[in-house]
Amino acid sequence: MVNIALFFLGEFNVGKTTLINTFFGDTYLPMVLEECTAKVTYVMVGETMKVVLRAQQPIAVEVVQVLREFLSYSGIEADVHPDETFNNWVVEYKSNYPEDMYRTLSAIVTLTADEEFPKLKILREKIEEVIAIIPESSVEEDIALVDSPGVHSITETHRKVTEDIIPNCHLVVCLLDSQSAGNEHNRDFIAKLVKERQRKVFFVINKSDQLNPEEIDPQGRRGPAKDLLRCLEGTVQNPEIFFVSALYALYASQLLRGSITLSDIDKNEKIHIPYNIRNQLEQAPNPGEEIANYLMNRSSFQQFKNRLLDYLYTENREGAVLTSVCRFIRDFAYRYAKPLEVKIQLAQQNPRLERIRKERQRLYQEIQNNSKFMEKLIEQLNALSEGGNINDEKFEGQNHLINRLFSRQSIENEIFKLIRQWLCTGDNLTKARKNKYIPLQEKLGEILDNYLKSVSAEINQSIEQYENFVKNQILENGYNFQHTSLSKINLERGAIVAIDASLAFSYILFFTGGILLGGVTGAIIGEGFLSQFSWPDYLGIALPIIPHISAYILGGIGATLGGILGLIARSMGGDEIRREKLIEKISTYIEKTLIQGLKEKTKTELETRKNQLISDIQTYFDDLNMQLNNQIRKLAEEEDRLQKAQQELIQRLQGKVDKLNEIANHAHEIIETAFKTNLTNTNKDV
Ligand SMILES: Nc1nc2c(ncn2[C@@H]2O[C@H](COP(=O)(O)OP(=O)(O)O)[C@@H](O)[C@H]2O)c(=O)[nH]1
Ligand SMILES: [Mg+2]
Repeated sequence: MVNIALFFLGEFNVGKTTLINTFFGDTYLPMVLEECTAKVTYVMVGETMKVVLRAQQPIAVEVVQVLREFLSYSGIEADVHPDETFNNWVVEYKSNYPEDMYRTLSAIVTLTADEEFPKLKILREKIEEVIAIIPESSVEEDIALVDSPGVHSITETHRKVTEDIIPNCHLVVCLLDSQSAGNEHNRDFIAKLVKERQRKVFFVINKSDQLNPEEIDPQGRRGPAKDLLRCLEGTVQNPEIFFVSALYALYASQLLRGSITLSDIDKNEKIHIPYNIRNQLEQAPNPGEEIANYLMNRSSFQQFKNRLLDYLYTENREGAVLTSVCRFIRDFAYRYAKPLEVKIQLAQQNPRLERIRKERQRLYQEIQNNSKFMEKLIEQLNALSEGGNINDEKFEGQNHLINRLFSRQSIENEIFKLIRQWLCTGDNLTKARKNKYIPLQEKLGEILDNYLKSVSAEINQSIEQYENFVKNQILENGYNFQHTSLSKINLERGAIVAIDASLAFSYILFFTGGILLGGVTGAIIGEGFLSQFSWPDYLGIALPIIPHISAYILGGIGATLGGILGLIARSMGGDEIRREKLIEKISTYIEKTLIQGLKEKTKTELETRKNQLISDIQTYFDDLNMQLNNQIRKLAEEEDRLQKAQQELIQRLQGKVDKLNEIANHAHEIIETAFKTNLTNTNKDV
């Protein structure tokens, strides 16, 4: 397992790839003069030689087929197969020839490959990074070397480098060209690395073979190191500087293992071995080995490598193990926290809860609407009974209607006129009188019945009009108001009282009046004219002398006559008087029963009916609202239950997430501190 990562930083052509090859002892990775490694390449040790091509998305089989063809055309024996995601394809070589990997990668990662192998273009574009696995024991198994394109070369790679790779690297090896060490273009980048990221940086001035021996001074008192120190001033304290010739070291390894021969070295323009030394080495029993040793010595690669391993395994050992464990824990914790956070989010936006809340609001609104509608109805009903226009429909109003139906005018027209007519017709009156007025009672009953029937009809019609108006309103608004109409109003008269028009008293009155009048008249005449008249003389009988006798006699005669005349006078005007008397009696009776009795009764009845309807409507709406209230209560209970469950779930999940995040953060802190501690220790040592 890889615990330690080394990141090789530097502009293109400084020799990063060459240096990495040197670690593995042969030319596994392509080195070219042009800007080269377009993909980030991880190089590490493994049992067999493999190249893993990694993409963000699955790579289609047809696309990879081109690579298979390329390999077989180039005579490279390798098996190409995907992992389960098809994002990663593994090229597994049958043999461990560095040349095979070199050629494969040349076709895939170098920029010139576009022209040389145009068919591989699609595959090249899909590949994000490359892992080269090399079966060499020269590098420890837990180290990965990360080769990058020049930091300035590709913006996207730059982001990837800063965000993904650097945080996971234990050491950054910054390469500089011996010819331009003083103008380090990556100065700001390095400053960031050191200050913000707390990363340890080794500075390697490569191509030292191109320098004069006196220029090679890692202490920086002269030569390129001096320039570099000046350049890094204020950025890195006590930087560790190495002079290396990656090229010499690589050739030395290759020569030692026989990948190249002495003549290859001799032909190579980049290698300069002083003539006398070359001659001297030639004399040795094994010149190849001697020359290899010489080149390796000159390259100073071993010193660099030793210091590097020393740093990684002594100074950084614990840190490396600790950080790799912590990194594992951190990533693990974050990974497990993520789905829980998603769950929390889902729990927070429970659609069912939302639905219930909306439904509850809707029902509440419905109750409000019902109450408002009911109030409006009752208002209308009251207005209707008072009379007026509603929605272009005219309503007379009940009080008005009753007053009209029971007005003097209609009673006169509907009752008195008819009874008078009847009394004046033929011998109705006489017959009535002779039969104790029973026919008159019957007639009056009939007239009253007719009158009350028509009054009832009109009242009922009016009631129906406004009750229907209200009920229709209710139905039209979608309410299922089942209302059985109240029974019709049927006004009824009571039994007609016996009507009796006895004229006895008026006879007595006329009779006594006549007596009085006749008596007084006779007395006045007797006293005035006949005071000297002698009744005994006149009658021829002896009579005692009585004063005022004439007045007595005439008064008596007058009274008798007056009485008789009175009776005659009374009996002559009888019918007319009787009729008037009857009418008077009937009108008192009707006044009492109809006007006051029935009218008031009808009014009360209509009022009761109205109140009954209002109460029915209220009961209906109260019931309706009560049902709705029950629904609301049930929903509220459900909402409460759901909310509690939701809160509980969220709390439970949040607790877990918090713990996981705490673990992750703690692990992260340890990683960061480990790096810092290492750096501080290292700096102290230097
Ligand atoms: N003279 C000399 N040339 C070198 C040395 N290291 C690398 N080169 C050459 O520099 C060129 C670029 O090397 P490469 O490793 O591809 O650089 P990269 O772009 O940083 O990966 C190649 O031609 C190498 O042969 C060295 O130590 N001395
Ligand atoms: Mg390179």
